[in-house]
Amino acid sequence: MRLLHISDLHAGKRLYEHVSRKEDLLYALEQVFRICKEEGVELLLIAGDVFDRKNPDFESQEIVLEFLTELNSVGLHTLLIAGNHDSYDFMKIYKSLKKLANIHVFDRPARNVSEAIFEYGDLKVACLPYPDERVITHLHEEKERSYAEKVAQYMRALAQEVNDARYRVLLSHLMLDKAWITGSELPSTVSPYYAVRADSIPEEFHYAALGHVHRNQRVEGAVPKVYYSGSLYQIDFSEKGMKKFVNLVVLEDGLARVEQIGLSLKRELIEIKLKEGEDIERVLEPVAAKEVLVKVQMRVNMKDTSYNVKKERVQRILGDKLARLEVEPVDGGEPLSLRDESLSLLGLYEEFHKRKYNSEPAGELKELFGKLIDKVSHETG
Ligand SMILES: [Mn+2]
Repeated sequence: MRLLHISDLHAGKRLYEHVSRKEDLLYALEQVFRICKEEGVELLLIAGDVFDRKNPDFESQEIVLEFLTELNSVGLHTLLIAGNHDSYDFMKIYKSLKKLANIHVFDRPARNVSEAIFEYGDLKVACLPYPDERVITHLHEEKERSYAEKVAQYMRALAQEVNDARYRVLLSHLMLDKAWITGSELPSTVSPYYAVRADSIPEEFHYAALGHVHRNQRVEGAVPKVYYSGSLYQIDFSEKGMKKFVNLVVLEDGLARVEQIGLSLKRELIEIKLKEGEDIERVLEPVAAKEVLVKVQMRVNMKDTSYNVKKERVQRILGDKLARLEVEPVDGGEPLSLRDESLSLLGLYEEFHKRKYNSEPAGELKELFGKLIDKVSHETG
């Protein structure tokens, strides 16, 4: 039996509010559809983050529904779980599709693990949609256990439930401690506090199809083959230069064999740093000729009167391909700001402390602040 594992479609994703990623997604989905047909795939696994937002816009709903029903029309089954970007209640609407088509949606972690199983021939797939902390705590009797322990225990219960099947697959959306992240996942959901141990994936499974981390990878440290398939296109600039894949999983002779199949990108995301006095045309014109979305960081002397003219030249050369233009003054003394986007909340707090008290915050204080950020942002999503 041949399965295809994909994840993190992020339908409705926009860069800096104004750049729609619709064509990037459609281009990826066309390839997924073609791979399914060419490789004789019977079942498509979608490991969460179908939508980028909890209340997706009409257009992204249309794209997803069109994709799912198109797969159904050529005889494929699709199994879909909610990720941390998806709304449980919104995904619940899609559950009714199974009455009309071979589209099976698991909207939230089931109270009873027997309701979390999808059966297909001699395969059983245990489905664990993104285990939101409140939900997993609610399902668990021992309140004092850590988040990661509760998830591990839930997965053991799932493993027991599928033990009688010849082939056993886990489909989930979660953060594992040994995963190599990209930076476009929500910071709160990749914090060490919420990371589930890779070795807690039960050995009963042949394959674990995961979503959440956007880099395609096999996660070491578990008995089963544990993979993130990664996002279908470069979701934001933290994924620049990253190649994208889907995983073909062949269940044969009691084993799972995995083949990573590369996807091509509609538009590559690239970042360009323009130094002060650099020839803007010479740097940007070759870039503008490619299929790209560009983030430009321009260093300018604020006393330079041609500053606005330079900005306009960048905008004119790149046109729609310019996703973002950041201006960085070179004369120094700028106020504390989120000028450096890579600065985390904790980094910003450290910076604030240094400026205000002329010293680094104590380690204990930093740790407390970090935990507070994790807690608040994890709770609020
Ligand atoms: Mn995601």
